[in-house]
Amino acid sequence: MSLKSLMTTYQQRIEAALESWLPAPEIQPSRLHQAMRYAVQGGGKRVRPLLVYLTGNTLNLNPANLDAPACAVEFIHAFSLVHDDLPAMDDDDLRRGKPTCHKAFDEATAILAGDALQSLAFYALSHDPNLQTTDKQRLKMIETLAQASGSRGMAGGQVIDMDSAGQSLNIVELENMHIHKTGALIRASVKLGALAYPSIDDNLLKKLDHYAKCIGLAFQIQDDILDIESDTKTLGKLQGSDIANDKVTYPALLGLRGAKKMANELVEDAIKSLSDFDQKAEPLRWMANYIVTRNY
Ligand code: GRG
Repeated sequence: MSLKSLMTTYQQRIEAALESWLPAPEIQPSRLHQAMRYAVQGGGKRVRPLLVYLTGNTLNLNPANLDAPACAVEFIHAFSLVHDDLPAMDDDDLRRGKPTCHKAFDEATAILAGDALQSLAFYALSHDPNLQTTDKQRLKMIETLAQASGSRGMAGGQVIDMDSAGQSLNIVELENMHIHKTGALIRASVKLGALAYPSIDDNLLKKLDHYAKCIGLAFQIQDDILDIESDTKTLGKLQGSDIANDKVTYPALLGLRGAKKMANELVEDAIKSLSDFDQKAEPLRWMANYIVTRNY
């Protein structure tokens, strides 16, 4: 299968899988279910679920084993965006080219939709009968996602971010923030894809994890670059918000050229980490390049 048709296949697969887990909008409590669907559907590049599928594809896994972990990471991601946009956090009005969840519904509904999406993520991982794996592996997947999204992962990174507003972080502190806030879930996406393999070799897992760590950071650097170079329409969210919110960014610390150089070096490092994998890892290599060439 060509790379293009592989990506299209997985893109369609993730949309169908997400739909299959989301409660129907007419089911009570209908407003909450509508808000959950609004937060997940109609936009989003699906980078994290694609990483789950592409990692599993590299290991020749049946995609039925990857649907639940792919949906779980996207539900956690959607949850984080809904909460990140709330007035108590970034107070944003626009997300994926649409009003943010609390603007389209109301703050209380948005908070609860985020909470319910988090629960749905763990329900999908713990419950999916198509996930052909041992209970031990399934528990490892649940543990991986819980750690990546909790206080020592994404939520912890968000706290570092909020505390850093108006402060002068150095490059090490900035990296620590993003390894947690953005990187942890990207890293978990690759790990979940690998953990769906019945007996993943520790050495290969380490190499995949290094790949994921590098692209996670590169993803954030590109995000900072796009906040300067892109526009609100293309981004689907307010451009220039980092400067407006006095946030420390990679371009602010390294200059635009320096930030681009760092992102490209991370991609090279990520691709180098896949050298033990054959042609099957080509889509993961493509993904690493996409992360720093994407325009939204
Ligand atoms: C969710 C556990 C948990 C706690 C909430 C709000 C919060 C704590 C964390 C925020 C995490 C966050 C919003 C990180 C930003 C990551 C980021 C760069 C998001 C944009 O991701 P894209 O570009 O978005 O993949 P699309 O719209 O394409 O899905």
